[in-house]
Amino acid sequence: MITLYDMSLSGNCHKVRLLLNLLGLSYQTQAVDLRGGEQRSPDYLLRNPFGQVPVLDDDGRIIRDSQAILVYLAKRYGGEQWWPDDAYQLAQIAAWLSTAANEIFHGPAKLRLHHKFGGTIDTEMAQQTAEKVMAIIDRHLQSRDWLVGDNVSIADIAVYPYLALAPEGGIDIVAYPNIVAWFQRIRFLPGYVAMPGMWPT
Ligand SMILES: N[C@@H](CCC(=O)N[C@@H](CS)C(=O)NCC(=O)O)C(=O)O
Repeated sequence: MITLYDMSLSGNCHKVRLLLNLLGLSYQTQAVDLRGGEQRSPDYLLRNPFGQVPVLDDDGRIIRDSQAILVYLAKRYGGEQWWPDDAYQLAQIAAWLSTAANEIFHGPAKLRLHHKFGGTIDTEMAQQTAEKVMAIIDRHLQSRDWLVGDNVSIADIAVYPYLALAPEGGIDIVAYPNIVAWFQRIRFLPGYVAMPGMWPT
C-alpha cells in the first residue's frame, strides 16, 4: 500500500499526487496538519527529520522530498518513458529536478507563500529569481513540447505545480506564452489532476 503524507495546498505534495495519478497507481493520503505543527511531532520526525511534507510510504519504504519521490515512483513503477536508460537524458532530468528544488522554490513558490499564506520572505530576491527562471523556461519551451526529450518526464512534473500556482504569488503568467502552452499539454495527459489555485482558476 502506498501512503502519501500530504497537505492539500502544497505544490510539493501536488508533484507526487500528479505522478501517482498519471501512473494510475492506487494510494491513500494522510493529511498532515502543518498549521497545527504536526510535522514537528516526534512521530512525524521519524518519517522526515526535516519536518516537511511530502513523505511517501510504499509498504514501509519511507521516502522524503518531492524530487526524490518522483525519482522513486518513475523508476519503480514507470516505464522507459518515465525513467529513461540514456545517461544524457537522465542528467537533463536531474538538472530540472534541481531547478525545481532551487530556483522554482526560491522564486515562484516563495512569492506564493508570501501572498497566499503571509510568509516572511525577501520579496525582491524572490521576484528576481522567479522572473529569471520563468524567462529561461519560457525560452526553453519555445522550440520543444516537454522540458526533456520528446515526452513528458518527471522534469515536467517537478516544475509544473509551482508555475501553475505562480499567479497566486502575483506573477502574470500570460507574459510567458510558451509556459502557458506547455500547461495545456500537461492538462491533456491521461490521469491529470489539478489542485486549487492553479491557473486558470
Ligand atoms: N525539498 C522539499 C521541500 C518540502 C517543503 O518545503 N514542504 C513544505 C510544504 S510545501 C512543508 O512541509 N513545510 C512545513 C514546515 O516547513 O514546517 C521537497 O521538495 O519535498
